[in-house]
Amino acid sequence: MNAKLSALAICLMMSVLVAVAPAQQLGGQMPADVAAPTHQPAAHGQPAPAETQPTSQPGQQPVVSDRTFLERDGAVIVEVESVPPAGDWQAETDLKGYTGRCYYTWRGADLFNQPGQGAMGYRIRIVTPGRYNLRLHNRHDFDDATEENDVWTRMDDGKWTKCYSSWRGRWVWHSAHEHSHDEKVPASYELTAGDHVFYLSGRSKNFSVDRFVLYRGGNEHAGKPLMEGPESAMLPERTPSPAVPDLPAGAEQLPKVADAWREGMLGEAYFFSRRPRTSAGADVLAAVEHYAVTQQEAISKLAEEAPLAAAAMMRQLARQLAPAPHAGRMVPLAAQWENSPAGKDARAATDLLTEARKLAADLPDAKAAATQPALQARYDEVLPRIAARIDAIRTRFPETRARAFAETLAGELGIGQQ
Ligand SMILES: [Ca+2]
Repeated sequence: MNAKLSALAICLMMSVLVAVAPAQQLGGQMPADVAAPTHQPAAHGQPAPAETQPTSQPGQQPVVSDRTFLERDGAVIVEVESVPPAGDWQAETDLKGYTGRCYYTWRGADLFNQPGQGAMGYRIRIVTPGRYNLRLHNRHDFDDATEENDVWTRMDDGKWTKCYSSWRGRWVWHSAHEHSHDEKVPASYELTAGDHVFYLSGRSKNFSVDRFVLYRGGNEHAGKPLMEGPESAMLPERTPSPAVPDLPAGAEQLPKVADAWREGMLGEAYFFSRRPRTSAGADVLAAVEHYAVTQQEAISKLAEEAPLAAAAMMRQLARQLAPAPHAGRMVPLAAQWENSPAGKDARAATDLLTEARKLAADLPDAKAAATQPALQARYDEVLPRIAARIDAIRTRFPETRARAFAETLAGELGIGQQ
């Protein structure tokens, strides 16, 4: 198999590993938090866009990731290929300068009035509410930079909005939302704390998207260092339900409590319910207590198999529950998992896997290498470096989750046991 094909195969395989198969989505059963978000939809604070429609076409269910990317320090970074390509999106690797395994190009027709075709949904969990800038790592190569330069974007059940870039012929982060012909602004969303789903769908043919970043900050340049960073941590597939429970009946009478609860800030709700003592307040305290205990139990069960993922989830739970006293016992637990022998092994194995994947992304095409000595030299230099890292994972960290991903990579590159 030549290297380009194999890179694509790996790309697709990784996508399938981390995402719901499209067929499952086409069954008509959307995950509960897509069909009916637990949290208030993000307030977009914008007038009705000129070129959008409220919903996608019937029969065009989006492909939605079943993992959730976690915001950390005000940023979420996601490779577009973390969800399998939907509709006429195609995974490609020809235009170097992308990150991760590949990028997606819309190879279907122009859909200037039909948002929601080939829609892909990316689950994200926001801890710090606020206005988040959206930047797509994108590229379009048509001679006229104002053509073939856009994609549809949507947050939760908000409006589909055209997102475009004005630069052609190279990978850029420029991303503007066109709310109307007179209102073209840097793309951004107001996000509440809690879970959201960000969607992309095809608009202009030959437009490519590689990864996207959502980051807090006031200006264009604040997110620049983030764009070079690694993809955000994810919750694993078997994540215990992160949905915030319903507000206890009666707590509507406590406006501060109800507001905090709807924002997903259960610790704040707990704090505001303590005094004065009321029966509605007591119900809130009991509900938070129950949520804290059940979530902690569920996450603890994951800790042995996936100590780092469990630690990340526990830290998220602690943030959600601060300043309630429950949060205080969760952070040391997360640190304990991270610093355990299994946690340290998982970190080291993950670091090796990341290195191997980065090298694999730069591996020249094997066929091209066979006819070009310079490429062949590079191929011969890079492949053993990938093999060395895979071998290190096999021998030093055979029990980690990274091992399975390393074997997939080895299989695709034809790297056998050493
Ligand atoms: Ca990518």
